Amino acid sequence: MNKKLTDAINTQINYEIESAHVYLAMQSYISTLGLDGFENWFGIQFEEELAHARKFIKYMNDRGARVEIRGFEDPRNEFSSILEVLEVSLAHEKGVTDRINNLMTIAHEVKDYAAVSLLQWYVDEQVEEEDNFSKLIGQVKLVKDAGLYILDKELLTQAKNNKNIVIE
Ligand code: OFO
Repeated sequence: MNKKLTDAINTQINYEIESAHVYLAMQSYISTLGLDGFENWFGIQFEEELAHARKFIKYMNDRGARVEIRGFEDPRNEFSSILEVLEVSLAHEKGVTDRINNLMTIAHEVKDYAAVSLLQWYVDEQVEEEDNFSKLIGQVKLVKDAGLYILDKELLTQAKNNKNIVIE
């Protein structure tokens, strides 16, 4: 594989793991609010980020490219509300989208069409991730405190129906 693309994917693998830690820290903060549905939902985000890293790692291994695991900065642990957590998450996902788009640009530059195919999955995933956070932000603003309880229970019910339970 092209070195520039290999380096860029390695950076993204580590950023996906860093993203998992960002959501794990958020989940831990949310556990202090007594919002089980949101707590569970952020646990799902943690698992999804690790799955994103694993998908890139498998691809690199399949292509015979060397994966490098690195360190990263401490995630933010303190927030003022669930709304702030969601707003920070959306900003984070927009940053991820920029990074994925940049990877796609490099893959086209070096004419690595297998990487283009892989990266298309991430492009589509980012549309979904940004949409999820945008919708939750809108819903939290709408329902305010009384409705937050109902929304929280609904998230947990959805997760149970999809068998996406992380906390019990
Ligand atoms: Fe891996 O997409 Fe969220 O950060």
